[in-house]
Amino acid sequence: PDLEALKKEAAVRATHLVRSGMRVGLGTGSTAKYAIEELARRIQAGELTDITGVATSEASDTLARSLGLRVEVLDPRPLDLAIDGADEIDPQLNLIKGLGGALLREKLTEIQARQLVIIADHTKVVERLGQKAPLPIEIARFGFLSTIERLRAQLPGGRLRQPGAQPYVTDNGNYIYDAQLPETFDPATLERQLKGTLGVVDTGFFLGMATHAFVAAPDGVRELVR
Ligand code: DER
Repeated sequence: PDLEALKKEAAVRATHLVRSGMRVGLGTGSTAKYAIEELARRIQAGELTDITGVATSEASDTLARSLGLRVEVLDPRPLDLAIDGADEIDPQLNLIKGLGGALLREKLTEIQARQLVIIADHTKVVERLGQKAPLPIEIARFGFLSTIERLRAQLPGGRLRQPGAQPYVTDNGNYIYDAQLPETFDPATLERQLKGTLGVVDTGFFLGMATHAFVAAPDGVRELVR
């Protein structure tokens, strides 16, 4: 099966963890899109009732509402379950996320989820974070050139680049820059250093947050539990 079929299969498996009455975090990206569509299908089929969604991006908010889902803004109440994609998944279910530019609202939402269920195809699985993806970093727009200089001083080799011809502007009006990670580093230490850098809003490290992952590979969907 092709990659899209595998992503959809993982999304369908994750959506079957949703029970009626749940408050569900709705992820962002091409894999999470399949989960939002499957959730809407289950509601329309009468398999689920009384579902409230909390979207992690304007794009997911628009998609969910267009499919008839009830979507509310994030408030301090916990979420029963959040379903989202990832750019990298390590053996401890630590993640790199954010290549879709939604990392801040995703982290703000998913930190409140009792269960964070990651859905991905097998190309996202790594032995060590940084092997396949850069680390997206959301930085404040004001004074961003200064912030970039501060970040370059933090990062070995100072490898920081904007994703495209110009910086990506997030739903929050901030910029996203991608950091090439060094060969070896400690994610928790690097996360603390980056978060402590003036002008950095947040990073794509999602450490110790995911509880579950459905990884679709050509030979089937693997379920990983932290
Ligand atoms: O930007 C994000 O955090 C997305 O969830 C990303 O990590 C995964 O997007 P994809 O499912 O389209 O690969």
